[in-house]
Parts: sequence; C-alpha cells; structure tokens
Amino acid sequence: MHPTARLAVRSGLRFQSAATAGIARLSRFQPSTLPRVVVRYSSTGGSPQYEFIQVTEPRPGVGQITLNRPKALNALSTPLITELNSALSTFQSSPTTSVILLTGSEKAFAAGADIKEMAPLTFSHAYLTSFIESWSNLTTSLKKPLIAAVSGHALGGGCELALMADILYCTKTANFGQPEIKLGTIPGAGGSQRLTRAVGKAKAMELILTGKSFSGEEAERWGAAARAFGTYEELMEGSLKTAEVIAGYSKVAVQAAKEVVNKSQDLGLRDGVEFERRVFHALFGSEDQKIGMGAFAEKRKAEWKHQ
Ligand code: CO8
Repeated sequence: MHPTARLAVRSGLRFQSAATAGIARLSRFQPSTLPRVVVRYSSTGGSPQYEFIQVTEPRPGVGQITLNRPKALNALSTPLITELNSALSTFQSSPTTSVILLTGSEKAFAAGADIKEMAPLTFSHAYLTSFIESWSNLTTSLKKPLIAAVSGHALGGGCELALMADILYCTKTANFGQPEIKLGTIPGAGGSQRLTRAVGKAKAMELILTGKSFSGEEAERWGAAARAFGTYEELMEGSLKTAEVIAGYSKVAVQAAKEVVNKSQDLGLRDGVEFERRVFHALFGSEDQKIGMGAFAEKRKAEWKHQ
C-alpha cells in the first residue's frame, strides 16, 4: 500500500482507515446498482491518484482492478506497475475485501512490458535498480486470492502477469504469448518458469523459442487457464461469480488453502503433504472450523467469524 495513503472502502456503511500519513482519501459516490468506483484523491485537492488503473468494488467482498492504459493496449510501464502494487496492497489490508479480480479491457489485458520504456535501458541500470523486481510483490506479499480475467492480448509481461494470478480465466479468443525473442530478449517476469510449470517443458520451450501466440482455448486445454469463456461478458460475469463464491467462505480457510496450494509449486511432494497436514491441523484452532462443521451437523448456513 502507498505508505501515505488513507483508505476508506465502502461496504455498506463501513469505513476503514489504513496506516498512513494522509495524502489520499477515497470517495464513495456510486449508486448502489452500479459497481462502486473507488477513487483516491490527493490531499492537495483534485486529481485522482490513479492514472493507469481503475479500482472498483463490483460485489460484496470483491475488489476489482482494471488496467486502464488503452492507447498503449495496457502496456505495463513502471508507473502502471507502481499503481497496481499500491491498489493490491490497499485491497490486501482492507477488512472488507476477500478476493481481488484483475482485468484489462476486452481488447487487451496487457500487451507486455512497455517496450518504449525498456528500449534505452542499460544492463547496469536494470541491474542496479533491480528493474521489475517489484513485479513479484504480487506473488510474495498478496495473501488474498487473485483472479485474472483475460480478454484480448496478454503478451510478454501481460502473459506473465496473468500467470501470476491464483486463478486464470480468459476468453477463448484471448491472445497469449511470450514474444520477447522477437525483440532480442527473453521473458523477465517469471514466464519461463510459470509457463513451463503450467503447460510443461515441451510446449513452453516451443512457445518461448518461437514467440508464437496461443489462444485462450489452448490455454484452457493445456491447463494454463482454469476456464475459457465464449464471450467477454461471460468472462466478466463468470469471474465475478467465482470471486463471490470464494468471498462467501471463511477468510482464514481461504488464505490457508491458497498458501498450501502455492507451496506445491516450491516443495517436493513429501514436504508439501507434510506442510499441508500442519496447516490442516492448525485450522482446528480456528473458530470458523467449529462454525463450519457445526453448521453442517445442524443443517444450517455457516455464519463465518473469520477468526
Ligand atoms: N509497449 C509499448 N507500447 C505498446 C506495446 C508495448 N508492449 N504494445 C502495444 N503498444 C502500443 C503501440 O506502440 C501503439 O502505440 P502508438 O499508437 O502510439 O503507435 C498502440 O499500443 C497500439 O498498438 P498497435 O498499433 O501495434 O496495435 P495492433 O492492434 O496493430 O497490434 C499487438 C497489437 C499485436 C499487441 C502489437 O501492439 C504488439 O505486437 N505489441 C507488442 C507485444 C510484445 O512484444 N509484448 C512483449 C513486450 S516485452 C515484455 O513484455 C518483456 C517482459 C519482461 C519482464 C517485464 C519487464 C518490465
């Protein structure tokens, strides 16, 4: 979260103050029938703090970030990534947000890292400033589930960003790819690792060495996407429905479930199963486990306390 931002997220009449020194505030002015748009203003008055993303709360417990740099097909520039990280941290620390949905436009999720920004970079500058290292904040510090809803182009860094999500949904016609080889470089934000884990070495090697695109339909068939939808509208509705389902569960169980699944990517099977068992045991210490199992036995709906 922006270190000096103050957060007020509307959920009914609830507001939350986040840790900050107060240059920013959220305004809340959407009719209840529309997705709530969360706009942050500078204390000096005036312009919204976010230029390249939009932040909304379309359903209870669901925070949505929409990449919004249409003239450059949502190319991922450093200022855009800075805003994205700030919005993610804000949602991470908001008690009213359970799940985050990340999307772009119908035409482009993101057409890659900003080539024009990268073109003049030197090795020493990239190395000394740890260029793009902050991109991985997404995977290391975000504990809440992140769903990527991908339509249109998801190329290079855009494909990598989508692959960082916990659940990847797309349209059948989405255009994924790692075309960096055509620019004289290679994937730099995890593409060679996550795409390889998602689709296997044979396909990943072919895709990365040729720079060839693959469709959303293929992404689903190969296991990179959880689901491919027929239309953009179906994608967005389907993504929101899944987000709502997850937001309806115990936050404690959801965070633990995400943690154990992600561990499978880093640990061997024996250690992974051991880790899972330890977390499973730990959940007997949560109130929500008692609430969930008690509600099942008494044939009533669980009212989670998130404790
Ligand atoms: N960076 C900067 N600008 C872009 C990018 C990009 N990645 N993609 C598109 N744009 C801009 C275009 O320059 C154009 O701007 P302008 O109107 O000012 O000329 C505008 O967006 C519209 O683009 P097009 O006219 O090209 O639109 P088309 O519909 O004809 O084509 C394509 C769409 C096929 C997506 C085409 O724009 C394209 O090939 N884009 C580049 C895709 C690409 O190579 N992506 C990989 C980039 S490298 C990368 O991501 C490396 C990741 C490494 C780690 C992350 C580091 C930060």
